[in-house]
Amino acid sequence: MTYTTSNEATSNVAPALLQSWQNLDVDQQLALFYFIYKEIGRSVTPAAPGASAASPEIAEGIFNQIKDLSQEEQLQLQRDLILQKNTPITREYGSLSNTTKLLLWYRLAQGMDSGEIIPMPDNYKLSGEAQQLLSQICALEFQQQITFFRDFVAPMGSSSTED
Ligand code: 45D
Repeated sequence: MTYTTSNEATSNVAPALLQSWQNLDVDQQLALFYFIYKEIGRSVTPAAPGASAASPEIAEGIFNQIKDLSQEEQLQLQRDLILQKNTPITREYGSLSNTTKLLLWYRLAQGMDSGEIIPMPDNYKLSGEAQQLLSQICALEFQQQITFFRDFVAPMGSSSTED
């Protein structure tokens, strides 16, 4: 199989991995993302190089809107982002830089741990396929992972200007 990618910064394995991730159903995509956060989240520091490309205040503003939703709505919003639904918040998301999008997802994962965002159900198990993807993603180098996650979160949300 051959792959083409418009992003030279991605590794050779990443396009296939990304495709497999995006082919999971939406809940498995979310669950896998959270398990990734659990694996690599602790190596991310706020002072990471390139942090200046993110807009923390903007990410925080959207995070606060999501925080104020009910837990059911918080989950639906995250599904809507992945499914590229058109809502006020997914449109705001669509206008962010890719790094700020990633920062928002990072905040959401932190919010899950602090009780501000709907948590993972207890004992939630990844499907075998998602589990395999998790190992492959964890095996990427840190910089590759960052590029890879940016590619994952970039197409989410809505870029529509219409209600
Ligand atoms: O009930 O240079 C299920 C920056 C099942 C700064 C569910 C950075 C049903 C600049 C659907 C599973 C910080 C951007 C429930 C660098 C059910 C910079 C819910 C690095 C409740 C380097 C599942 C940033 C849910 C990085 C809600 C590395 C799942 C960021 C939600 C990495 C999952 C971010 C979430 C990652 C996952 C974020 C929110 C890995 C987020 C993952």
